[in-house]
Amino acid sequence: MTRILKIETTPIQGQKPGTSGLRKKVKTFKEPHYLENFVQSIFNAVGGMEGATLILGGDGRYYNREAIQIILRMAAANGVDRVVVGQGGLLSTPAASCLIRKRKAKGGIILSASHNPGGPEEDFGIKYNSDNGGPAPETITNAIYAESQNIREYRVTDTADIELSEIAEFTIGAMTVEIVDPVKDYRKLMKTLFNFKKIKKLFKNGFRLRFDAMHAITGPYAQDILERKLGAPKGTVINATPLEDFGGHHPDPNPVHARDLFDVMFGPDAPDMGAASDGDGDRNIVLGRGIYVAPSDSLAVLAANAHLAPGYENGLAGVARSMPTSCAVDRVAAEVGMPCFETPTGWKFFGNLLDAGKATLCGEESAGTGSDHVREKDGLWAVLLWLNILAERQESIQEIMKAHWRTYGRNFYSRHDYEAVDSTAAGNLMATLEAKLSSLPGQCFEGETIKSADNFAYNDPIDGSSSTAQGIRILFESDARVVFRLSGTGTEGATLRVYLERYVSDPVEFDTETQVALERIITAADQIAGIRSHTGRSEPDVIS
Ligand code: VG1
Ligand code: CO
Repeated sequence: MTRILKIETTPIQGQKPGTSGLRKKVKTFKEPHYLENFVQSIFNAVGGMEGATLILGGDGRYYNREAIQIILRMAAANGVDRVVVGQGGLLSTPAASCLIRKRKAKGGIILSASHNPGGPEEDFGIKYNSDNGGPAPETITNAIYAESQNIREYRVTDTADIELSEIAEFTIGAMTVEIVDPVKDYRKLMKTLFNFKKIKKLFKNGFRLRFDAMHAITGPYAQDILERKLGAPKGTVINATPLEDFGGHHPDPNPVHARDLFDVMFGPDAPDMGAASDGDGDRNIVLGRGIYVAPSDSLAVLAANAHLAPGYENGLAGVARSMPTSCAVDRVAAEVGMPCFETPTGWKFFGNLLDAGKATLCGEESAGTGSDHVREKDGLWAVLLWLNILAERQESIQEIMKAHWRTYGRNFYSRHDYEAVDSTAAGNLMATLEAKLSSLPGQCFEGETIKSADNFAYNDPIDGSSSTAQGIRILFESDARVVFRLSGTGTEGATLRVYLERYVSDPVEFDTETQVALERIITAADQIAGIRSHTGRSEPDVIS
């Protein structure tokens, strides 16, 4: 007989979801009641789970399995009817989104701290997605936080752990636990969007891809789809086994953490294409032989060419990008005559536009692109769309990029991250900058005159909600731009992100190295915000 235990608890400070869920050190999540308080707060915030279907899975990082067992017991005690769990407790973020939609679930819980490192000393995370498959909007994340500040009790059954390793069905009290193949439904969806035959032929004709799964969740998905279904040679997917600590690395596909891939792609005998994804499989980077495709450029190229893939052959309704993402995609939208929306950072802000059919493709500078096929960014999807485009155009990635810049001009773009900065110092930098925003227009730095300066606020055109203080943006008369934001995903001190952009239309400049092309803007950014003096740093930790 299953017993439901009502455990008394008290609110725990700091359970406020950030840009993408709640992320803390594993040690924090393991503290008594920590995970339970937050999960019960989710259930309370969404009006209870009685009779609901819930999707559950994670990126396989340390503490994934334990957390799943706890959440299963809590789900049963909260009246959930059915939980669909990825085999081994694994589900990539886009696959979880796909399942929520397919199963018409009330929502999903995704266990991941995405690109943050994993292991006993590192990070864990938990995120709730709504019935549209997308990250819960701010109304819900705010309600979860409010619940966490008032919680007095959570519910859990007294049952044993469930076996997660086999595809099977179990029960906990009245609740069914269904263990499913984490890849199957996702693969089916990809088949409806892309021309698998053409991509297969591409590989058959000798096209060489190197996909670095970074010992994270995408490994099983990429091996299944790229190697087994599309015929890419065995070994195309490297670091394919998900590991609890990602092999000791950050599963963040950027030039620092995916260094090996960059070395191969810029080295002798490089393959035709390089790609990598992150911890939970929603990010992607793409490289060609001797060229890195900046994620903002990737979004623009995909927007300009998506119609070459069957899933998008009727064109796009519109596109959307986060505010700090470069304006390259805006130029494509203007040319095609489709709307281009600018949202705050974080995928949750795209959900309404996608649901309303206003945008088909969305993207962020942080290596995230996706479409209305799910409600998350999707790393492998982006790689497949690139492959479909390459199969149709029969040109190299270099050639495609150069042709794109010739048509639209080039938005040189880079993000400088200053990590684990003292939180007070970072706060002071932002406050000082904010205080002088109104005096900045007209001032000149490094030959660049400031046209406007503000802290970005967003009014959602669909539900009318508003979100303020989403990043300070400085626009120059030349259309160059600097944006300053503090990260909402870090777990140590503050991370200052400085986003730099400069538009160039003269083809003579297209081959300039990005940091060189942005030199004046980089210097101007420091003069305007006093990055060095506030943070005490002379160099960013990560340049992407
Ligand atoms: C970062 C990125 C943002 C992304 C978020 C979640 O947020 O900048 O674009 O949506 O991570 O991505 P922040 O607040 O640290 O800048 V993922 O792949 O880590 O879920
Ligand atoms: Co991610």
